[in-house]
Amino acid sequence: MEKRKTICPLDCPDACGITATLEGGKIIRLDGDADHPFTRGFLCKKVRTYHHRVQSDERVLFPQVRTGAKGDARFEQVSWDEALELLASRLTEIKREHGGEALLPYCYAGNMGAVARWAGYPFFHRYGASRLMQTICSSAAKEAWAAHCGSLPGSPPEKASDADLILAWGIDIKVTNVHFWPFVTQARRRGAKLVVIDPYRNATAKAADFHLRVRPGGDAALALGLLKQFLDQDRLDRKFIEQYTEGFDELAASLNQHSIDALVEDTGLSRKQFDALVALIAERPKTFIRIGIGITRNTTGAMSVRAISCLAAALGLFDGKVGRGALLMSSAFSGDSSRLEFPQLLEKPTRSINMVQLGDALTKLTPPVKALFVYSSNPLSVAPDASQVRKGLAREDLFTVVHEQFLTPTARYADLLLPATTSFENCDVYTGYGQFQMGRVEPVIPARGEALSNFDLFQRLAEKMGYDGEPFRQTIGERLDGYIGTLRGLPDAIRKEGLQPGVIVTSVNLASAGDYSRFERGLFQFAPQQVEPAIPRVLPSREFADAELKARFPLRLITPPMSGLLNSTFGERFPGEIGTVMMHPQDADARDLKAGERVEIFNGRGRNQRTLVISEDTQPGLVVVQGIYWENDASESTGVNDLTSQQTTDLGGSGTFHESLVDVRSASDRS
Ligand SMILES: Nc1nc2c(c(=O)[nH]1)N[C@H]1C(S)=C(S)[C@@H](COP(=O)(O)OP(=O)(O)OC[C@H]3O[C@@H](n4cnc5c(=O)[nH]c(N)nc54)[C@H](O)[C@@H]3O)O[C@H]1N2
Ligand SMILES: Nc1nc2c(c(=O)[nH]1)N[C@H]1C(S)=C(S)[C@@H](COP(=O)(O)OP(=O)(O)OC[C@H]3O[C@@H](n4cnc5c(=O)[nH]c(N)nc54)[C@H](O)[C@@H]3O)O[C@H]1N2
Ligand SMILES: [Mo]
Repeated sequence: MEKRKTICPLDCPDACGITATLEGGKIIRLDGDADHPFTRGFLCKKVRTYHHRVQSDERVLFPQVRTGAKGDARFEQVSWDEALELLASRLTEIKREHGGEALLPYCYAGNMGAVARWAGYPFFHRYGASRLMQTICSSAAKEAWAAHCGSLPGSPPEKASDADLILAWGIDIKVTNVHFWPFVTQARRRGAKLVVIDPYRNATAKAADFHLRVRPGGDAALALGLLKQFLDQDRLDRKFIEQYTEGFDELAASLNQHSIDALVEDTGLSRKQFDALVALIAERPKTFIRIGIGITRNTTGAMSVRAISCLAAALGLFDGKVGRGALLMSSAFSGDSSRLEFPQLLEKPTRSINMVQLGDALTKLTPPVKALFVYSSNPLSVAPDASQVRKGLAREDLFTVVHEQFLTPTARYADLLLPATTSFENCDVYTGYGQFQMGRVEPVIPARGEALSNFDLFQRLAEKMGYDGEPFRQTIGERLDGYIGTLRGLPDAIRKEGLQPGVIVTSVNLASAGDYSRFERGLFQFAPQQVEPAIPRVLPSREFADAELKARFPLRLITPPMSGLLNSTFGERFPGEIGTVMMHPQDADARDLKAGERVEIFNGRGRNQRTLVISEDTQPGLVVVQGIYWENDASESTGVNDLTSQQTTDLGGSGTFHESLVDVRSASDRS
């Protein structure tokens, strides 16, 4: 038996260290790396069995070309040489006839490795392809935070273990950030309270001291209401505000125009609940706010993050003192992305396409997209308004290349399907977005079948296209070293000596005070001029506030993650399963629906069938669908994203996955 270290590649704040046990060249067991300060020896249940996915017989293991109709998933095996020949000749022809912008890359963070994630960029830039705005997840959160906090990293999660009060604000810690939970437990053993602010009673809320069932999108009103209350009571951290912030008077003047009652009304909470939260924060200055990205997935989501950041600053939570802090994303170890993306290869700026609006890009855009190159993503399942994506993928004149590990719903539409390695077969470097560790990995096992890493695929394709130039001659080691050398947050010794595989590097210094130099001009901005509106205030929602649409589709839908899936990754583990939808008893009664029956959620965009769960864990008028299951049979079970819209967030152009109006009926009376 042999043990090898690696890092979990999945898109999750935890970025765990993994110890793999091998026998006879096969991985037989995965454990959390006991030496990793954040993983601390345990893995989530998905990843504990990840080796079964890596070594599964269902892996796509050789290149194949489509032989059936689009979406039918009928393919014929070809050699890599034939596949690359076909790919290069089609791309050359498309560029000649329609120009480089006719090619749209579609990639995201299916593998968070720095090299894997951006591996296609040098190629796409050299080709002159359209540029993909990678907005689907966190761009609203990042822009909102940056507007007020500049480049300040989030507070280290370890600080939460010394807090007296932890607010889990729009984050389901027990599902999406499980390694944060031990800090919560440690703090609660000392008497700390955990408050969950979430429209429904998620797994974390069930384990919390208090759950505040906020109205979806009611977070800015709550944060500003709290801020105003503490301002009126003169309980804000005046010293911090004076020394390290600017614009507070403008915010205060604006808050004076609102009554607390009106703000509380907007949160969906009772005055009693609000007052209880005020009392908790007032009594417990060691407050740590863990802000989720979940709060940003609606049309006022960036404002929610903005308002919470202002609350945190006004309470002085960025002062670096014990037990105090606010963490949205850690943003440790930022590096020079040009060492991965090589933007200088782009001869002239090409058009930018928001990945959230893939449906429109494939069906409405002129000049049209003629080739779609998908890697590390499963857009048919994860992009909103899926019926439009599906319609686009079905276009006979669209050449679709999918580089994948599994036969995902998107891969079924490929004209050319190419086998991808998993992270266990690759070299790469991983930084976590919910903690302050990073590390470099080497392959745990050799590449399976004929699978190629993202890096090797694009190097070979570039060679076939006759592309010359530095990035196309690099080895993976050179690409990695070029990037690692630029990482901010890396200790000098490691920068000099190089980062050894299997070594976990930590950038966090818990004893240090807040690094205020990272604020714009060294000051937290309460009223940043570069965003509109500069002064945070409550904004109206779009779809949720659309009276005409609400008359037709009266229920609000949010679509948070489910513990067994990572976005749509692991979809192959649930063949034929449709998942559940949770509805309040009042809404079920009004529709005469019974627990356990198959229902259809529908709106003007599409439909999704699920098994009905009736529960007071949600609020009246709110339905909750967890998990992006794969659509498995086109007639009955389309995906949850058939219901969501291409509408984007108030800042950052992110997806609004938690803001759709729908109705629900029994699947048997579908008309
Ligand atoms: N098991 C598992 N883990 C995951 C993922 C997964 O799919 N499965 N996905 C990964 C990825 S890519 C990401 S980005 C992260 C995301 O993880 P989070 O940051 O936790 O974000 P979400 O899971 O989208 O939503 C978190 C919570 O926000 C709530 N919410 C929705 N709307 C609102 C609102 O208006 N206000 C408030 N206060 N709360 C709201 C939802 O009900 C949900 O409980 O998780 C990662 N981890
Ligand atoms: N309704 C709804 N939709 C959502 C969300 C939601 O909360 N609700 N969340 C959104 C969020 S936060 C995100 S981040 C997106 C995520 O959307 P995606 O980035 O598309 O994530 P996954 O669904 O995990 O799909 C990743 C795919 O990449 C493949 N893959 C993994 N590693 C590699 C590799 O090294 N090379 C190649 N070529 N392929 C690889 C996997 O097999 C998998 O099929 O989904 C979004 N969609
Ligand atoms: Mo995400």
